Amino acid sequence: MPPKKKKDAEDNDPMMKAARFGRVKNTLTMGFVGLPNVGKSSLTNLLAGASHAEAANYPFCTIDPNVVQAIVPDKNFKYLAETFKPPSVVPAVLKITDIAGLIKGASEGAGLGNAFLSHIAAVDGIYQLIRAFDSDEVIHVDDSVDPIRDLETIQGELCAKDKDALGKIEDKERERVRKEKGLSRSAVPPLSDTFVDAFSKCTKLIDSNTPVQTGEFTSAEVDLIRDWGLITTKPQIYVVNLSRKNFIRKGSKWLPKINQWIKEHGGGQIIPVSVEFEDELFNVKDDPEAQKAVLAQAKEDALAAGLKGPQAEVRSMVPRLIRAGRQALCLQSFYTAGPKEVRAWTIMKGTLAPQAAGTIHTDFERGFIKAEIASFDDFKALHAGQASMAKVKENGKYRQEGKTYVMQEGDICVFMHNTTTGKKK
Ligand SMILES: Nc1nc2c(ncn2[C@@H]2O[C@H](COP(=O)(O)OP(=O)(O)OP(=O)(O)O)[C@@H](O)[C@H]2O)c(=O)[nH]1
Ligand SMILES: [Mg+2]
Repeated sequence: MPPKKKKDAEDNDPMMKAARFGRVKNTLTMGFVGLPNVGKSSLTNLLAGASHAEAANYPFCTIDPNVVQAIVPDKNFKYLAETFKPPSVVPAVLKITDIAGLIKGASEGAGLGNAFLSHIAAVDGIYQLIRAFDSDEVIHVDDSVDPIRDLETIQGELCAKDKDALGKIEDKERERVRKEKGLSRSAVPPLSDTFVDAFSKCTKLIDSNTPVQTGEFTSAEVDLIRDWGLITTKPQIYVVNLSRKNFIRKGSKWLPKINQWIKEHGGGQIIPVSVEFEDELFNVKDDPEAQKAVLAQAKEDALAAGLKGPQAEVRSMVPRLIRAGRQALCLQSFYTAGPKEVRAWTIMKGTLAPQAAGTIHTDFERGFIKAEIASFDDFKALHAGQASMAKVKENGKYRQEGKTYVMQEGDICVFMHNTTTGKKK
């Protein structure tokens, strides 16, 4: 199911560019990567909204990678569920793996070493969690809080792993060319220009501790690199774990330095969070009044710290983290909505209608005839309170789309197909 429009979209959309090396699947996974004790398990729990992963104050408490599913916050989906009021409501989820802490030397087997790097290799996108909070109670593996040193360590390990892989890739390519040209084992065979260019660009990035993902490559180079299995080709989001105080006052002496470091290493999205503050909110998740009180207190603290107007508003970063993860993986939703069920289905950007139908049932893809589609915005503007498409149809906004239709975010769909398992879904 290769997204057909990918190449055009890449030029305009930095997120599509980030996904150019990735697998094409609807079930992609984000993974938390970082030093031990930076809050990865705590944040994974928060994103999952439940205590799936054990969070404890000692390094390496996560031994096995722990996969959770975070519900994707989506107000349009909520609107559909509230309109149709069906007995079954199924939101989209983002798979997130809580990977155990990496330490210096992991690429050579230190700590729990290479096993973790293979867990990183298994995810499709990375949240790199960086500790910027001070706490006497929470041990730092390197004894002090220094996010820049930590970034160097983590990125260094990921790059070291790729450096290692690149060496093998070059050997393999030479071997392949030798065989192809019938050369002896001692001969040094010529490599293609594309290979040499792609290889030297990757090497240069890796040697400067910069993810390959951030590099500029031709599409021929991308096609080669995609098969090399480099872990720094995965889209990466930098997540900075601040103390409650610094998160609320939107400042920390580390933030400008972190920004600068990331800029000098290929750039990337940075999301500040505070596990401490998120925990506080999460502890009262079943009590709306108490939640309001936590947010009001945070606002008061922000005002006291000198912030003004909208700057003083404090909110949970959990929804943004989940949405950003999904965007990094180039995933989007379409909906099915009816009296029995409202459901959000996950597909990759650029997916065509038949493949989207196939996420519901493979028969729908095989026997695809057409899709009937209304955009969420049209539905919302036109449905006039009704839990049906009648008004949308009346207004000519209920479209028939064929096999080449590229699905759009928020499409509400009915797929028509001619297999024997029933006519509609
Ligand atoms: N004060 C403070 N403590 C935190 C914060 N985030 C996490 N912690 C604490 O730090 C300890 C380690 O947190 P975890 O979430 O288990 O850390 P981890 O990154 O998963 O660690 P490993 O699994 O060992 O790699 C726990 O006791 C957490 O409660 C934070 O923002 N502030
Ligand atoms: Mg952990």
